[in-house]
Amino acid sequence: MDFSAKSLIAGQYNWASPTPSATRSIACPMRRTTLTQFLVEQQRSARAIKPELRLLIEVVARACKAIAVNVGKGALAGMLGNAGTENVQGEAQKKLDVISNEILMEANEWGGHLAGMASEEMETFHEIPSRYPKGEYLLLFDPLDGSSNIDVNVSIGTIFSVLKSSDELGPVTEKSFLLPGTSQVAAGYAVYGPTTLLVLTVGTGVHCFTLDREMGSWVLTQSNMTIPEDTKEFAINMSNMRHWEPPVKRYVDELLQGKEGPRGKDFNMRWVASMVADVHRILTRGGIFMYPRDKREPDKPGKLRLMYEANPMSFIVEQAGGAATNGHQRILDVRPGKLHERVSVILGSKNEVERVTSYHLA
Ligand code: AHM
Ligand code: MG
Repeated sequence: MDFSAKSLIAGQYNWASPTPSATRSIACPMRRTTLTQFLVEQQRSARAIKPELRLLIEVVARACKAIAVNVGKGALAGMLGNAGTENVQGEAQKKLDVISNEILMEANEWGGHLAGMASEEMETFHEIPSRYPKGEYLLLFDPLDGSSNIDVNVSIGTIFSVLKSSDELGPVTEKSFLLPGTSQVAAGYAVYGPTTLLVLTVGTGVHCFTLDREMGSWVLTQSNMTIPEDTKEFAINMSNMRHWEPPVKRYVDELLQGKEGPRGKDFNMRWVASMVADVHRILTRGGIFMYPRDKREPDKPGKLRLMYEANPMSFIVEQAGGAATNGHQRILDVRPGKLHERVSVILGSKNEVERVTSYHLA
């Protein structure tokens, strides 16, 4: 195989295949499973999803492509920096937060599959206007997760969750959205990083698609992602240590003692500060992610939002064989009291999540 710069620049190296004979079969775009083919398969053979849900996921995936294009333009199109507005959480919105929210709203409003939408960036939910047909699903999203990384060119992403509305085509209210994570029928995230990825679950495992930028299609590149039960890697913002509650302090303190401590092994730490990137690493090679409740703002039980971040990520992590709790109970069982509810999050490799949770219950 020719790895020379000349060959790479001329585009002669086939990245998909290590051998010339395999090149012919794997490089053929028709042999690759696209997101559309995957979803049709889930609908027809696995009977995991209805046609309306398939179409809804396709629209979300298309919106993520549009967001990826805007993220990729960066300073060239004046995409960086603050929008000059604040969201309902009192956080300064970036221009790309606002643009990504608009893209998702516009793409999903008219398709006829939704009853309503809710976003981390909007104060209240959005009911589908009466000029469009109404469907049975509710879409919730964090349009651009990891906002603090936008201007520094670090991976960011979109997180989404789909619930089946229990209101029989009646008016949508905030209460319509307040369902536990176990009611999700689909969840996923896109990562805008060195490659653009879409990770999806419809309750039949977790599958990863890579955006083929030339073809404009999502191509299945990893099926049935699995999180190892054990790990030597943890992710937490250590600068908040003095604010943590004793169970998390105890757990992290034991990890930091390494081989000489009670765990008898050294642990490594990673913190991207984009949940999508941290969770994607955990899906790829294991690990534990924590954004615990802390004492900074007593009325906020954690930084991350239940409906837009914790629930979809917990559904994905559980589908990959991992675990997700708030320290006291499974996140997917938490009954939301309000749309923008916050929650403490501990997720990833099962044995580690169970250990931290047991420290909370001790
Ligand atoms: P955002 O949705 O406003 O971007 O906030 C959520 C992000 C997560 O992606 C990440 O895990 C966390 O905030 C990082 O927080 P911190 O900057 O406190 O480390
Ligand atoms: Mg977020």
